[in-house]
Amino acid sequence: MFEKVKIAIIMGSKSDWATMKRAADVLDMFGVAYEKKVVSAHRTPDLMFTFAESARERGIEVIIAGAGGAAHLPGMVAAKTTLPVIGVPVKSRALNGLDSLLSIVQMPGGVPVATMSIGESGAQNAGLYALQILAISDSDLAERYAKFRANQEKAVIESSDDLD
Ligand code: RP5
Repeated sequence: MFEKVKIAIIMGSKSDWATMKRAADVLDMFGVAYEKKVVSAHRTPDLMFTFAESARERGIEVIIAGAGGAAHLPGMVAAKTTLPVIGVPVKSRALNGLDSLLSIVQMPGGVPVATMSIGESGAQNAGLYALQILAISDSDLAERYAKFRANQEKAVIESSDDLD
């Protein structure tokens, strides 16, 4: 039986995938299914609206949206759905992602986007944050997530042994 897809990873351009793949890698590591799609707020606005309006009825529970520059995708998707939207500011060529960060984080009151940090760490954390949301109602996932954090902690503590 196929696992129900509850997480969507969308991005403004194929060029964002190198960053957004870090979110997908996290979900792959946990064996959690997701869909991935290029949806641009500016280049494909109708597709963006259709995606956002249909996401809940298609069974999606969390949306991870990455974009760079004038990064309106996470905010506009959040405007058209009541699902939680996690925004990832992709590092832009011109301004190193500060433009992406400010475009995503400065939402008006009433339409929240959970904004991660710029770039790959932000994408990784978006994957982890999506898992934490799903784990609220999935005890097996919650247990596996807790183990991941414990292993991470152990690895960091042990890394002191490798210092010259
Ligand atoms: C944004 O413009 C995308 O999210 C991307 O980060 C940026 C540049 O897009 P490309 O010109 O590489 O397609 O919409």
